[in-house]
Amino acid sequence: MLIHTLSEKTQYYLELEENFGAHNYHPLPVVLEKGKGVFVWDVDGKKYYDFLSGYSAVNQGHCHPRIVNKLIEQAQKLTLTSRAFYNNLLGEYEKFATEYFGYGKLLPMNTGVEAVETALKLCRRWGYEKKGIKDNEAKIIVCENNFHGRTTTVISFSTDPQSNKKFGPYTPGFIVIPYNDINALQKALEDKAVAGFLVEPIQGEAGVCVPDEGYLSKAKQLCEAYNVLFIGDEIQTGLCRTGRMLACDHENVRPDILVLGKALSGGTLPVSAVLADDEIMLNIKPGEHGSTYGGNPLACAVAIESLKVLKEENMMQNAEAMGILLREELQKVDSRFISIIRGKGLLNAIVIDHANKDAAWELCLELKENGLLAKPTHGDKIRFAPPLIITKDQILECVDIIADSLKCLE
Ligand code: IF1
Repeated sequence: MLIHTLSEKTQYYLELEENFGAHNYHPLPVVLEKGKGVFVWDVDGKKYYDFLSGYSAVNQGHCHPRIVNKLIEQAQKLTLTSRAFYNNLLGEYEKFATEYFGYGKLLPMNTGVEAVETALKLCRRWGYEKKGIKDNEAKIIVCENNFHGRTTTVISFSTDPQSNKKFGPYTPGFIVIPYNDINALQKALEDKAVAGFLVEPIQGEAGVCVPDEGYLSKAKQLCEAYNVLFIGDEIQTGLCRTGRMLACDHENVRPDILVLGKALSGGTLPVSAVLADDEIMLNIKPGEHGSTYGGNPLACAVAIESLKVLKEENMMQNAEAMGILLREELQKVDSRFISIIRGKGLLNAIVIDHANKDAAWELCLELKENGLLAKPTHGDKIRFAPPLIITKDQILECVDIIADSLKCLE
């Protein structure tokens, strides 16, 4: 293994965070100060391909000029009104986004987990108002190895001890079943108190786990049969990341409640949303849910532009084509240390098989030296998820970097 030294400047910033920041992350030792398209630059001016894309928040590429221009333009005009008053962009955004995704109504929030929380509340409320579940008895089915965020309720049904150990007591009302197991779902659905099924169409944090073909469509059919809401968490998989507008589109599944975040602002500010039809959305009445920043005019202007950019710049088609190319080229690398290559569109991961348990981390350090940023998850998996504007030549160059870097594991 190679020992890489860090520049004085880099060390300065690492120490600042070490000394003054909470220690709730373990980042790769690279300090970024600039981004453009598929590239980011560190404080020493070194350029890198970004193969994380802010966990899919930067689908449109770093500092997309159209999105940044909208941000600046709107920031100079009006940024926040609160929902105590109307603003002239929220309605326009709601109209645009509901037509774009084909839903009756939109509820705007900020971070992803807030949108998940909103979906859970909407689902429970629907369960009481429409399905007739007894008060305080509604249950929601979730999957093992899920990742839906970090609030106390959402970690209550996490199966990752890192997320929920010593953060209890936990919120009740969730049933955990194995992912990609249609029989387990059917069994769980027999409970009459079940109001919803919350699922990631591809599990991101679990290491880009793609379910079997047909799983999502069968799950949706079962939910319909049992009068249970299908809640699609497309925070990471949505907005063209997997080569479709939504990952559920691969199986023509339309979630009853759709949860979006991340790339809804192209990585410029936290913007999330929940979409559903009136029958679900209108059970929440004025004063029963909201957020100070939710639906602020700055977010609305940026979200409209971010969605337009995805379509007008054909990012869905490019993600599909470049994803196929990336996986094909990675297969050709044929390293004995890559045991699995999987993914859809530009949401991909490789699994590292090596005697050294830190091999994936070492490889990421070597990739960084060679100009490509990626992050290991769960020890042995590395996510490859560049911005959706990456070109064919760039993919080929990146695969060369990866092939070269793998030699450090010999
Ligand atoms: C971190 C993972 C990605 C998400 C889904 C909700 C949220 C997320 C499907 C919450 C957030 C993030 C957060 C990020 C790491 C990251 C992640 F590795 F943990 F799983 F992207 F793959 N639903 N995902 O993926 O959204 O509240 O964060 O806006 O640093 O924790 P948020």
